[in-house]
Amino acid sequence: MQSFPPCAELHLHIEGTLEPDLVFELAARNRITLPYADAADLAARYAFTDLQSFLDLYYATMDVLRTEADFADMTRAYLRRAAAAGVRHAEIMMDPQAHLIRGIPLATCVNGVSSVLATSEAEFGVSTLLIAAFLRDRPAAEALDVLRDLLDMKAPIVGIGLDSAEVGYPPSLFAEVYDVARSAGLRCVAHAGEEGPPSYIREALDVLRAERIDHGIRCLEDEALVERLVADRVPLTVCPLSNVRLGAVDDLPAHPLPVMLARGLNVSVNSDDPAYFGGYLDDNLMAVGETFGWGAAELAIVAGNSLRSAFLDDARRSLLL
Ligand code: ES4
Ligand code: ZN
Repeated sequence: MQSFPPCAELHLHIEGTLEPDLVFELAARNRITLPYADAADLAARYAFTDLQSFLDLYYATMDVLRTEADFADMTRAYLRRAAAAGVRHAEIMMDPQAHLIRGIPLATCVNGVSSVLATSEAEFGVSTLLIAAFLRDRPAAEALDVLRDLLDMKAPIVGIGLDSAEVGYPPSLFAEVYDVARSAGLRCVAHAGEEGPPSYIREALDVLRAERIDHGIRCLEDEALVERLVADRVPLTVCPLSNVRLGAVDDLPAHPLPVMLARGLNVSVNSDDPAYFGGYLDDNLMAVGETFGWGAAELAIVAGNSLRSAFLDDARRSLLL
C-alpha cells in the first residue's frame, strides 16, 4: 500500500459519499422501498454519460436521507474512509436545497452533518470545514433565501459553493448570493469549467469573486485565462476519476492534470463524489500517480497545494505542511 503525504480534500460533496450499502441500510431504517434489487444492482447503475445523468441518480438516491442520524451516519462513514486515505483536513460541501425541496428541514441536514464534523479531528484526525453549496439549476432567489436562513440559524459554515448542472447556468446569475455571503464573512468557491466554457471560470472570478474554482479543467482552452490563474495562484480543485466517469475527458491518460501542473497552475487532487466515481482521495492519487508516472515530487506538490489552498487556520496548516 502506497502512502501519500498529508493532504487536504477541498472538493467533496458529502451526499456523493453515500455508498450503496448505506443507501440500503438507511432505506430499511426509514421504511423506504428502493427501485433496485440490492446494493450491487444500484452500483451497476453507476454508468454515466455526462454530468446530468449522474445528477439524476445522485438526487434520487439521497431520498434515503431523512433524519439527523442519517446525515450523521453518512458523514461518519466518509470521515473514517477519508482518514484511511490520508486526508488530514476536509472542506466538505453539502447541498441544502436538494434536501429542502423534498421536505427535509434545513436544521436536519445542517445539524446531522455538523454534529459529526465537530468531533472529527479528535475522532479521526481529520480537521473539517463545512461549505453550503447552492444548486445553479434552481432560481438564485431560492439560494438567497436559503443563505439568509443559514445565516439566521448561525449554521457552522465557512463558505458557500455553487454546483449541479453547469451549462446554461452561468455564475453571474448568483452575483447577489455571493455578495451577501461575502458581506457576512463567508469564503467563496464555485464549480466552473467542468462541462462549462472558460468564460464561466472568468465569471466566477470576476463576478462572484470566487477564491477557489472547483474543477476548472477547461481553463486550458483560454491561454490568457491560464496566465491569470497562474499569476494569481488561483486554486483549482481537480477531480480526475470524476472527470473520467462523467465523460469530461475521454480517459485518464487524456486528463489535462499533468499539463495543468506543468503550466504552473495551483492544482489539487480531489474525489468529488467518491461513492459514485470509483474512489476516494487515495484511489484518485494512486490512479494519477500510475497513469502519469508521478513520483514523490509531484505528489508533494499537489498535496502542498491542497493544504495551502485550504481555508484552514495557520496553526493547523503549519502542523500539516
Ligand atoms: C457534482 Cl461532479 C459535480 N458537478 C457539479 N455538481 C455536483 N454536485 C455533486 N457532484
Ligand atoms: Zn463537484
